[in-house]
Amino acid sequence: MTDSVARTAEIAGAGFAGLTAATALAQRGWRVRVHERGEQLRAEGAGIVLWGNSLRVLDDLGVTPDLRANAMVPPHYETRMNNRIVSQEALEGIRWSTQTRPHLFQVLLTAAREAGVEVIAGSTVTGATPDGTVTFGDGSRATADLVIGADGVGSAVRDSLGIPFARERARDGITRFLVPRRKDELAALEPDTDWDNVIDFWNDDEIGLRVLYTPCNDDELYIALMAAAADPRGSRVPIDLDLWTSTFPQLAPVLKDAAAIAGKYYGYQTSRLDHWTRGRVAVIGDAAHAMCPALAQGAGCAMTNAFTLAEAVTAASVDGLPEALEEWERVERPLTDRTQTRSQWYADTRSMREGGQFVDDSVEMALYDPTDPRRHEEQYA
Ligand code: 5PR
Repeated sequence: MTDSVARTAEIAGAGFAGLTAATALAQRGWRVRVHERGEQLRAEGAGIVLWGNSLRVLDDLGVTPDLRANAMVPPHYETRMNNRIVSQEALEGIRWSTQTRPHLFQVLLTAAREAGVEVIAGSTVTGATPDGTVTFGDGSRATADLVIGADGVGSAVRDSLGIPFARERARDGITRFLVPRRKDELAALEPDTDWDNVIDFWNDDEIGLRVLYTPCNDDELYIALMAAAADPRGSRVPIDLDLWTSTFPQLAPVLKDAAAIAGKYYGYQTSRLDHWTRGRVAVIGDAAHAMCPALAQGAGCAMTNAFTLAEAVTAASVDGLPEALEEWERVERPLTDRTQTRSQWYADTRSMREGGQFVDDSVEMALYDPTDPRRHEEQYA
């Protein structure tokens, strides 16, 4: 980019996708504003697993030391069926990290601000047009060289552009909590267990409940409680403590903490858009490709695509930006499509309970390096 006047970007949504795109653009000389409709800047949700693809993006943004300060790399991903260990995967050769969503959010927000991004809370984007105009809830407008809709699964930017999409709901859903680790109490209940592992507790005795146990640091534990949407007891919030504790007795202390939180049950869904861009507008993250969480790549794909978009538009001319966006979608989208399809397959079949699943196709996205300029040569061709 050689223009003497900074190019401008208006971004709807201060989530992981929007903040990643904003930071990458600002670090490349763009003048960037991010609009968050919430009055508070904060992350929704509990914990998150990040894989090599998004960790490489964070490396490039320069935030890896900040992220690591409050994250961990568990020794194994352990899978259990009816409390028998099915597999313990060391995930050798696969970079990963567990952390809370609030921590990742703060890291990205800090990076965005340090790069000069203006993040505006309480600013609702109601739509955009292909020429780069955004409209706001108060009726005002702005124009920019680039507009990004990173405004989530219910994206106003996507809908205002009239981009057709298909949505598929899966049978399962999940309630997610951040609770204290309670290491001593858990160790007392099950001394032989390595409670630093991620432990994927499956059960097929009755209705197929599952608890995904993910330590995020010394103090905080992410637990995700999965049940079918059609199961009224399993999907109830606040959680049915008797049901969950009788199925997973060794988790009693942390389930008790979860039961004290209101909680929200999220049904899994996949959405696929006809196209991710129109003119000077692109949609990223859940606005573009909501996916089942089985492969833990929803935010990972979002950050990957946010980063590659920033690079693609920076390399383009201002006039050539719409074509550059189309080309970006053409080269980057197929891997996200495959990741969505696989994640939905795992959700539909529940076959992660067979263990040993982090191999071959299921880790294609985890091993992808969006910061490698040669990534579309030979091996990914
Ligand atoms: N992995 C992670 C996760 O949070 C979920 C799943 C897998 C890290 C649920 O949110 O299979 O649903 C899953």
